[in-house]
Formats: sequence, C-alpha cells, structure tokens
Amino acid sequence: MASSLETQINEFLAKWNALEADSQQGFERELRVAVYGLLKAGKSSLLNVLTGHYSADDEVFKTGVVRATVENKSYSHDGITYRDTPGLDANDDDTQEARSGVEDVDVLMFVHNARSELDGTEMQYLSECARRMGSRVNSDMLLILSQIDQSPEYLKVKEVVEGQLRELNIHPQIFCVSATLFARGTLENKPPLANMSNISSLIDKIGEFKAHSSEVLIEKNLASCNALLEQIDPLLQSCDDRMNEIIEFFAKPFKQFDLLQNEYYKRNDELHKQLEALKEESKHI
Ligand SMILES: Nc1nc2c(ncn2[C@@H]2O[C@H](COP(=O)(O)OP(=O)(O)OP(=O)(O)O)[C@@H](O)[C@H]2O)c(=O)[nH]1
Ligand SMILES: [Mg+2]
Repeated sequence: MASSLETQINEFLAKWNALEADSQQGFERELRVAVYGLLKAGKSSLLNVLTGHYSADDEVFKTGVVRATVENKSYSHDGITYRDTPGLDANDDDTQEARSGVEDVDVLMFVHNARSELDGTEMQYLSECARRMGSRVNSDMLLILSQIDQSPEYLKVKEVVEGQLRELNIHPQIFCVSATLFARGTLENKPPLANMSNISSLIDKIGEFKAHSSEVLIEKNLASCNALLEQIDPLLQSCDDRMNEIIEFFAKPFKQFDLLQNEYYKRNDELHKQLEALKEESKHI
C-alpha cells in the first residue's frame, strides 16, 4: 500500500520533471515521430524509406521476417527524430520497451498490415493510445495501413478499419502505403511505382507536422500538463487517507500512554503528600 502510493508519487514527479525539461528546451528540439504496432507490421521498413534508406544493405532500422526490432532506436533525418519500437505483444519486455518509446513522442504512427482488419489486441492498444493521448489521438496519431502491394483488397479493409475506429470513438487520419513500392520506385527510378506507394502523401503530412511543430509541441505540453494536473487531487486524497491510517495506527498506544502517564503523576503526587506528612510528623517525635 505504502510503496504503491510512493511509486505513484515518484511516477508523477518523473513525468512532471520530464514535462518541465521538455518545456525548458524552448520548443527548439526536433519533432519526435514514432512507429507503434504489432510484430511484422512493417514499422522499421516504413521508417527506412521515410529517412531515405531504400536498399537492404543501407537500412538504419533493422528489418526482417523474424522478430527484428528488440529495442527502441531513434534516428534524426531532415530535422525530425524518427523512433522505431519493437513489435507489440511479442513478449512483455518488448511491449514495455515499445510503450516507453512512445511516451514522449509528438506524432504516433500506428502501423497495421493492410491484409486484414484490426484484431482484438490492436483494438486494445489503440484504446490505450486514446486514453493516454486524450483528444490528441485524432490529430497526432496516424493509422498506417502498410504493405498494400500485398493486399489487393486494402480499400475494403480500410472501410472495415474505419468502422472499427468509430467503435473506439477515435478518428485518426488513415494512410494506405507500401514501403517496398516506394523503395523500388525510387531505386529503379520508376515514379509511377513510387506514386502507387502513397508514401509521398505521408511525407507531406509529416512535413505539415514539422511546419507547425512549435504549435504541436505547445499543445502537446499543455495537454500533458492538464492530464498531470488531473492526477493531483486523487494523489492528495491518497496521501490524506494514508496520513489518517498512520494517525489511527499511533492514536491507540498514545492514548494508553497518556492514561498511564496521568496515573503516574497522580500517584507521584499522593506519594509526595504522604512523604511531606511523614516529615511533618517526624518533627514532633
Ligand atoms: N511486400 C512488402 N513487404 C514489406 C513491406 N514493408 C515491410 N515488408 C516486409 O515485412 C517484413 C517485416 O517488416 P519490418 O519492417 O521488419 O516489420 P516490423 O514491424 O519492423 O517488424 P518487428 O520489428 O519484428 O516487429 C519484412 O520482411 C519486410 O521486408 C511492404 O510495404 N511491402
Ligand atoms: Mg522493426
């Protein structure tokens, strides 16, 4: 009980200090954009093309058919810090690492493979994002339907996904993209291929975020500040409750001690009086 309250207070202070440090950087820092999503969603491949790395031997974010990303990794490109995170739900450590990797980001790209609708786990992670980001979830989160070159039915999937997002009562902008098509189109100098990838529209969107980054940062800090302020009253209440428990814990023995002390003073008084009387008597002997 005590340690959990202590943990809550420490977590609160850590968030508060981080927010303060963030504000003190004077909004000079780079916009932070992160990917988040299930294993093999195509997160690292997407970041490679967004940072201008198109071939397998040139990638900055490791990709592959087996679990490739096991820790958060940031890379700065064109004034933006891109952050890769491990796939959610591969194991608890990876999920925890990914969660910590997206805590302080300005723009969150939730990446989902366009071959099927969102599954239950992704719905849970998305509602967690909605809780954490508040109203920012609609403006600062993008839903990326990835690998569309492998999903001829991706537009139908997109419609289903839109319905699922409505169920969650969130409305992030959706981008249907293919990192592979963009990389091939660029390397082989085939603009139509690159155009089919829709990566350019995502790059434009990120450019808009960058152009308004100081507003984005101020709004984000304000939202985080308000969310933290809302935690203060419940925390104070928990502190009061704890203090009352402690007072109650000590009150009983203190009361007994008081009674004993009074009894002692009373007896001491009587003894003094008796001794005085004896002394008086002895004078007359
Ligand atoms: N055809 C096609 N394959 C893709 C695309 N994007 C990623 N892939 C492939 O999908 C596999 C997984 O891609 P990654 O980028 O490593 O996926 P990830 O989400 O980072 O995976 P983890 O880090 O392991 O969670 C790789 O084999 C990629 O080559 C795409 O747009 N089209
Ligand atoms: Mg990866």
